[in-house]
This record gives sequence, C-alpha cells and structure tokens, in this order.
Amino acid sequence: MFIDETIIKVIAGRGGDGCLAYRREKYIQMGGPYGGNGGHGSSIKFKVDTGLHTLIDLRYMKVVKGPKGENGEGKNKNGKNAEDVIIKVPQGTIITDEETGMLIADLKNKNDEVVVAVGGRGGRGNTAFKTQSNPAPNFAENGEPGEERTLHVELKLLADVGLVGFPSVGKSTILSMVSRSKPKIADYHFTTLSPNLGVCKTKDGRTFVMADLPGLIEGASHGAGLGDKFLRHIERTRVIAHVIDISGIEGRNPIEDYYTIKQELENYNPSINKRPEIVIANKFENELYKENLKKFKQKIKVPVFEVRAITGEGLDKVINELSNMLDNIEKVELYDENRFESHILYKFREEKPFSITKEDDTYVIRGKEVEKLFRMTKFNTDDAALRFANKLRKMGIDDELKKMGCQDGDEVRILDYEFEYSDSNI
Ligand SMILES: Nc1nc2c(ncn2[C@@H]2O[C@H](COP(=O)(O)OP(=O)(O)OP(=O)(O)O)[C@@H](O)[C@H]2O)c(=O)[nH]1
Ligand SMILES: [Mg+2]
Repeated sequence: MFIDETIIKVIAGRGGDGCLAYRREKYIQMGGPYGGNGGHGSSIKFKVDTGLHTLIDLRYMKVVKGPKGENGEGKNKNGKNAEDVIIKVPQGTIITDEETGMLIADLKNKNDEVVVAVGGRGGRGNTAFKTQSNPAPNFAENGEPGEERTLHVELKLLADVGLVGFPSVGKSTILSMVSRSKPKIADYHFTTLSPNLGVCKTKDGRTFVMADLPGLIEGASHGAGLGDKFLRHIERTRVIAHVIDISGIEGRNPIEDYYTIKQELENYNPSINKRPEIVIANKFENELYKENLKKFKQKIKVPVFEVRAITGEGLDKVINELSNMLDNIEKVELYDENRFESHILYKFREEKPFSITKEDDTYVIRGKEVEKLFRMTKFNTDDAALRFANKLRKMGIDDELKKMGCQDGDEVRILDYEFEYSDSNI
C-alpha cells in the first residue's frame, strides 16, 4: 500500500534532573553546594532523505519519544545532553500541527531539516542557585519536560509535469516510453496505485521530471475511485498533461473525458486549472480516429498532440514541447499558500499564563507555565517548596486566588498536587 499521509505523535526528551549535593571533604568545612546540572533532553527532528519515496516507515511509528538528558551528579558533574532523534522523510514532505492545522515545515529541498519538538532544558543543580545572599541553596530543579506534539505528515511529489487522465488511457505507457521508469502497465483500470516518477530528456539534452499519476474518475474530488488522495500530488506539478484516449474504444467520449477531469481538478483546487496545459491524444493509430481528433481540436483550444504510446510515435514532439513550456515558466511555490492562511492566526493567539477554576471546594490552577514549574520542582526540601510558592506569587496567582475568595485552609490543586492555601506562604 502506498502511504502518503500519516499522523504521528512526537514527545521530545525531558531534561536531566539537577543534583542536590554538598561538598564534604576532610579538612574542608562547609564546602558549599556541589550539585551539577542535568543534560538537555533529546529534540525530535525531521530530515529529508532523498533515497525515500513514501512515508511507509512512519506508519510503524505511532509515537516517537526522545530520551531524557542525563541527571546532574555530585562534584558539580553536569549530565550529558541526549542526542537528537532524527526521523527521515522523503523530499516534498509537509508537516502540520494536527491540533491547530498550522504549517510547521515544508521540506522541499534536499538538505532540509526541521526540529518539530524541542527537548527539555536540564534542571539546575544547587550549585547554580548559589548567590551571595544564599551561599548554600538547599534545592535543585527537575529537568524540563520535552515538547509534545501531534503531527500530520503528508507527502506531495515534486514533479515538473503531471500526467492526468481516466484509468487505462495510457499514462504509464507514456512514462515508460519517455523515461527509464518502469511502471506497471495493464488493460484493467487503476493499475497504477501510487505515483511513478521518471526523468525525461529532450534530444538537445534538457531534462525534467514527469509524474504518472493514478487514474481519476468523476467524483474523485469527493473521494471516488482512488479519490482525492492522489489529487494532492497534482498540486505539485507545474504543467498539466491531460492524457486522453482519442480512440474512444472503451466507449467513452474524449471531449467529455477532458471536461470531466477539468471539473475534478477545479473542485479540488482551482489554481491547478490556471497552470499551463497540453493534451496528449493517445491511441491514435487508425484512420477512424481522425474524425475524433478533428472534433476534439475544434472544441478544445489547448495544444493537442496525437501519439501512439505503445510504439512511441509522436512522443518526441510532446517532450520537446513540454520542455519549452517549462523553460518559460518560473519555478513557483507549488503548494497553495491560501490553504494555510486561515490558520496563521494561531501563531499570535495569546495564551493566558494560567487559569483558575473552582471545582467543588477546590481551586484548580491550570496553565503551561505553572504546570512546567510544578514538574520542575523537587518537593523534597522546604526550600524547594518555598521557592515554588514565591514563583506562584510572582505570576499573580496569589492575587487571583484572593480575588476569587480563597481563604486560609482552602484546598488548591495543580495537576495532582493538592495543598492548603495560606496567605503567608503562597
Ligand atoms: N491500442 C493502444 N493501446 C495502448 C496504447 N497505449 C497504451 N495502451 C494500452 O492501454 C492499456 C492501459 O495502459 P496503461 O499505460 O496501463 O494506462 P494508465 O493510464 O496508466 O492506466 P491506470 O494506471 O489504470 O490509470 C494497456 O493495455 C496498454 O497496453 C496505444 O497507443 N494504443
Ligand atoms: Mg497506470
């Protein structure tokens, strides 16, 4: 099966924990703090590998988790950073955030790579907190949790020319004659299930990439046949070559075929129909088809080239013409920018630093920052708890609780940690 779209969850590694230690050596009294910092957690990266052509490997990776950074140790020994996890994908992979729909990366070029989830910072050891006023801090930090994201990963092929048309009109046969690609060819419909790419060369040595795409039928834009899964590949071609069976031997009308395909393209993404196009009238091998060709040319005002794909007759001309067309159009951004426009706002969405709700008799505090602070606090010493309380106050949580009527002795909860509110220590 050809996979060109998948969902994957990535969880970057947590930072290593900071260490709480003191220097204790003979003859050195009050040696001071001696705990090292934790190492950085592993980040998760996507990287282009030109040897890959499908996203099939990703299907087996539902969740990718990065390792944790090493914990800090005594004698001020810092933990090692964890190595990044690299997920290899084919060129032309697009990554969006599944929750917001926001575009994260469009890996168009050979050497593209992108960090999709940043590893957590290592927690600081107690040495790092040493100040003049507190020369022997009695607390250390836990490592920061790594970023978590659910990603929608899709692959769009990058090709110069896309062969589109009904099933069995001869698209794969054409590609096999004009390039070294060897796609499967057969007389039944939907022989081609995934796109094939081939490099074409003109007599004067110019080259371009041609894609043989799976057959389209009426309703494809709504999922009929192989559906819109493959229409997405067409979005990434610069010139459209409509392949038409001009013989009509399968009982179809070539003119209607052309209009049906145009309509499907229009329904899927109207910008495709604005691209330069030609018609390849295939299976032109009999005097009887001359009439069909004449009618077609009268009706459809697009350059039409009659060919006979099984023998290769007429294909040189087609390749030459396609190459000339490509010389005259600029390389453009091939995906439709507008598709993402409505999501860009998410980037600027202001997130409240915290929220407090009263659930039963408990005040529940939520928010990324507060939860992160909570996870990074080691509640094993009074000093650590005090530092946590001070930070909450600085964030304005204290004031907000008071405003809501919270009084001494009331229950307050952050994640699964419950404590009693006290005006003096929070
Ligand atoms: N008579 C005749 N048959 C042809 C010609 N070109 C291709 N065919 C035949 O048409 C049939 C379908 O060809 P394919 O190249 O597999 O067609 P396709 O458009 O790739 O079809 P799908 O992959 O199913 O969409 C095969 O049996 C070919 O041998 C031609 O010029 N003349
Ligand atoms: Mg085919």
